[in-house]
Amino acid sequence: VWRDGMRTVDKDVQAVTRSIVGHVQTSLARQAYNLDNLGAYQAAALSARDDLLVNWNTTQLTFTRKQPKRAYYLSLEFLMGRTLDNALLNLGLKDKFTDGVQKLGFNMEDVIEQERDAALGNGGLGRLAACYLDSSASQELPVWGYGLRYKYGIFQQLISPQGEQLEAPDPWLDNQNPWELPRLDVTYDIRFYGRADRLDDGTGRAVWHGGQEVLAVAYDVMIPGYDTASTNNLRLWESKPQRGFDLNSFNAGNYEGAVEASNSASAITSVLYPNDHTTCAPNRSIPIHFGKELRLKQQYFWTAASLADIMRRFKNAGKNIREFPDFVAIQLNDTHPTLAIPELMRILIDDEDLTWDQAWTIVTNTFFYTNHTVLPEALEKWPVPLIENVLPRHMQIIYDISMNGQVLLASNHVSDIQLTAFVEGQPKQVRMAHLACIGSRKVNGVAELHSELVQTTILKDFVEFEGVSKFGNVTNGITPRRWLDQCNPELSALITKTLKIEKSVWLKDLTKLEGLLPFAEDKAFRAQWSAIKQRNKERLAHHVQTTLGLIIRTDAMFDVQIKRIHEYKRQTLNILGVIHRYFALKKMTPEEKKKVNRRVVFFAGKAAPAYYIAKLTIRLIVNVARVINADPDTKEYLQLYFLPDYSVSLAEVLIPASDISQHISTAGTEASGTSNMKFCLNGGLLLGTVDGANIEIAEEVGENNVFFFGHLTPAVEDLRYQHLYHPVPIEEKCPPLAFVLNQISAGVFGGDGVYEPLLNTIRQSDYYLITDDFDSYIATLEMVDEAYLDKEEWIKKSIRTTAKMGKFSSDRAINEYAESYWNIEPVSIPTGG
Ligand code: 26Y
Repeated sequence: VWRDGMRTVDKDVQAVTRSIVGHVQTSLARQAYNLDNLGAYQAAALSARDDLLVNWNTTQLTFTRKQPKRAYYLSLEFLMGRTLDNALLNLGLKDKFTDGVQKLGFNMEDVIEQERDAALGNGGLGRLAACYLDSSASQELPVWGYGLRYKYGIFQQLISPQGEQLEAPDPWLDNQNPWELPRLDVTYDIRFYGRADRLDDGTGRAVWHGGQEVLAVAYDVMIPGYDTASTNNLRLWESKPQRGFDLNSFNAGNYEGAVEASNSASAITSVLYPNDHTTCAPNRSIPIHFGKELRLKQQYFWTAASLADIMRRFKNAGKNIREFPDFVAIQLNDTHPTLAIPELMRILIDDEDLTWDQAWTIVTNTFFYTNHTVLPEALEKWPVPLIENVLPRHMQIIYDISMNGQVLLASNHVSDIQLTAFVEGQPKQVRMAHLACIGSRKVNGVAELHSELVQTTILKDFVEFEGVSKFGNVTNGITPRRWLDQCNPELSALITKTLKIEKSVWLKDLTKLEGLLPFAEDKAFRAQWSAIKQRNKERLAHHVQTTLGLIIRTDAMFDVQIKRIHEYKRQTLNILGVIHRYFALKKMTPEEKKKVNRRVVFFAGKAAPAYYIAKLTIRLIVNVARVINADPDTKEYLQLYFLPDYSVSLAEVLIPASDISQHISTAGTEASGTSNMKFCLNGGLLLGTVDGANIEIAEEVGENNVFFFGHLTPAVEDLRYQHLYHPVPIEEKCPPLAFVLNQISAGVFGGDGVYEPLLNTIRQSDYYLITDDFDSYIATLEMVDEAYLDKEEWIKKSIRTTAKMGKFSSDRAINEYAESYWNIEPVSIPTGG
């Protein structure tokens, strides 16, 4: 059914209200006349879910009938955010629901605010998975996601009176989750520990037995495509004790042991690990293996359940096992699901009776591996004794893969047979990136520069061994549905009106935004463009006032850095720049101050709970904010806020309000970045280093529309070497920076010496090159000020930026995966209604 240019569910407002009221009475067992916002949200969600279910069923039925090749996206993280608004927009029902809830006496925005974020991810990698699901469904591609149903998502961040980050659990499932369908009939038994006995029949097969068995239960989350009935599935696994208790312990009369075992079974999917970029706790005296076994169990539990499910579906289609790669492609989102490689080998050899070579051919045509980082501390390594204990059969297979690689090398007369010795070190560890690489059909990075670095650094040996054609690049993307239409409805409406094409057309072909270019010259259009930015600033200010009670001025430039707190992302550089600006303001006469560009600087982001330096950075920001915001000399010109508990929903308010955003990682460290794309799509300009996808954004929007600074990637290694062997005191190298550091040390921002360890990272090895980039950073900030003072020119830049962001739609990215890697095709889904 076509309506307003959208293939919507055919439903009028009356039908919507009827359905909502029906759910109030029958599903919630409440009365419509004394309903609160939460009740209204729940009823509206259940009503939208009814529509999704129809489409979901049609889609899955079509797949089962047509048996297309399917792709599976294995990710330990899916950072979905809220669902109601997105589902209504994708279904084309937003307006009708807005009317409908209004007729019932509710305001749609308040209703939407009731939903808790599904925050099953840390940051970029998890949000990318969510954007890719949206794009797959929107383009009718048969793609399912597989992940874990964590009982607790990423922790809630609180800020103590001293400015310290505190972590509280995120019990997101407490108010019931209308978006998931429990599939209590879809379950698998997952084994841990026990013994693996090789059969001596010359087949290489083994029997794995004993140990602990845990039950995996499926929960399905519906993923609606935009402007299509196509509705994909995200299947999340929950762990449960197999029969409520461990039978072996029970038989032995060990009641306590049995109860303990059931505790450990549900522990597997209890909590999302809050680390990104550090596989173990840095700078900690407690043992680094603490908690590691549970993470390994998470990874195996999830990959084994997903593979068993994929295998069952494949077999139900009645195909021969040799055809597996013709019907199944599996994308590994980083190394976290790498155990899927030995697990599929195990299934094919031990259960399906294939030979090693037959199995290896299938495996290496099924898997695809995406790398998301080249930082050494983020590369996963698992100790051999740990794998041997938890997964004895998989350790045998990993050894065999390693040995086979070496035999192959020797036969190819490659002299350095260390290349594939990815089981190495003392104690021995398995380097998962190497295993993922050798077991996959293709390996890709997430932006041009990053993909280049993958091939020249961490996987260099493999490029020599296996040939460069195995390696590629797929630059990340973002879904324009959530990151423009949903989060910035006014801008979306202005774009539709201006392009004179239906919204559903440009939202599915984002390059159409280029049609905005000529309007940069149109004064009236510029006025509308900047009025929308202004209202988005007011919306943010309102949000901050109602949630934190702070009054923010909106007649200033909004300067935003929001992302995980990490040394490589250099929030430190930003806060040091703010302090520098503060002292510069303090020195100015009232006359001089009048010419100053007013700035409001926003930070938000979580630090890994054990990442001491990152937590100190938060503390410094919060305490600098306290001093600056209270100083009558400066507060009119400079305000600083650290907004607690960064989330997808907070990003949706912050991003549309930004004039400029900062993406200032040390060159060569940020694989891609995706929030850079979100800001630019919403007409915010970019201040950044020549790193990750910043480079490609500049290529698209033009270098004159971005603000670049800092050393380039090839210089980084040399500079680090200089720091170590020819150190120059900061007083000499960068006097303005030395002044700032000394003020902090002197206690101007309080703390009584607590910041010393943070400052020492800069004074000592300065691994992330703060001292080298400070001067050009400050100079570039001044260029930004100057550019902003020319209002009309700034708005032109803003329009041109949005206009040239088409490349960064996740539709483009997911199509590259579908065509060049997975070899899957769209399946059109008949529209119900
Ligand atoms: C192994 C474990 C500690 C771990 C867990 C999560 C390691 C890394 C991560 C998450 C990494 C991540 O989010 N990487 C980001 O991926 C984005 C999507 O590709 C990139 O845009 C971004 O540059 C990269 O930092």
